[in-house]
Amino acid sequence: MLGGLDPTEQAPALWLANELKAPVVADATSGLREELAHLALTDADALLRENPPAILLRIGDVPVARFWRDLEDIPSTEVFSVTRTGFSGLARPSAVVTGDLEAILHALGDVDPVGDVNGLRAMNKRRKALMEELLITCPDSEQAMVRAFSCFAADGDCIYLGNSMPVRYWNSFAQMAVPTENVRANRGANGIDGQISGFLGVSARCSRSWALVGDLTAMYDSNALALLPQLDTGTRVLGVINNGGGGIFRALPGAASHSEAMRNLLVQPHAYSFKAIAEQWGMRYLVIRTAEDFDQLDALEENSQVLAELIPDREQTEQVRNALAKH
Ligand SMILES: Cc1ncc(C[n+]2csc(CCOP(=O)(O)OP(=O)(O)O)c2C)c(N)n1
Repeated sequence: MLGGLDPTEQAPALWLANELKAPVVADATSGLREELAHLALTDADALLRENPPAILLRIGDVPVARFWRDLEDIPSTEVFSVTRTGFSGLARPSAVVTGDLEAILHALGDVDPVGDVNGLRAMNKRRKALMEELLITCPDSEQAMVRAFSCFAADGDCIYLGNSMPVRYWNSFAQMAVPTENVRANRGANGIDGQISGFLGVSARCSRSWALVGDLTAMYDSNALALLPQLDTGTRVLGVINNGGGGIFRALPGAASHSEAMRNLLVQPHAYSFKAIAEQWGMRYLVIRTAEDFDQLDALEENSQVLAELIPDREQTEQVRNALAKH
């Protein structure tokens, strides 16, 4: 598994993965997600839970994938982490090597290929095919919108992903054809606060920056956009998936059994638009409700500041989620 990597760690991690030829789960923040597409398992949490490997090697930051958390309860999988931070990221025993990745790999010397010993990649093929089919049949779902947005964002020199579903969606559904090395993300315990500020910081020296965040996350830090006039020039596209509240809380297991009052507290449903926010801070506003609406991202003027509000179809989103959950 590859978590977030520093730029200096990307070449050694890529070398190791290509030598080992073992199945790879690469977070977007590794910057290697697309370059390792030939070895990758896509959206493979359930597959890994049912077929846990005997040995798992993690490189970089603590991975986002659900399977990493499941590892707490799978003691039969021996976990080795190589990380500059030294954090094991697990509450159960595991081996951690702390230090500079390139130096550690040098010390390892030659590496023999492992390959797809458990046939995981072969088993993952059907799921990949189903996923691709669903993205075509449900083009206005959140998942398909993330795929479409990622195709445009691939031309940028930085991508920022914010709480909460955008990070997971990106790992599972974003395009795999064009390498995107500079991807930053904040999720989970990092909170929904400060995410637009985070994006603006990441975009500081980029000529073309893209962000994708949830609607509550965007609202929580919308006044950060007041900083725009102080920043270096460059095109910035802030994509907001407006699914009318905290979509993650609609998707959690057991969500259907909550009372309506509890659901409202968790989801914070709303019908606000981001048009006025874009106008207030002098941004160009685009609204995207269908696959065709993405054409508006085709020819962005240089140095434009754009807020693109993505309004997905809830039924199609659930259709994709349910179809994938069954397999
Ligand atoms: C400061 C803070 N308050 C509350 C939370 C709990 N929390 C996690 S995800 C989330 C909802 C995020 O909603 P949204 O930004 O719309 O993204 P979506 O779930 O739709 O992807 C909340 C409130 C948090 N992470 N940080």
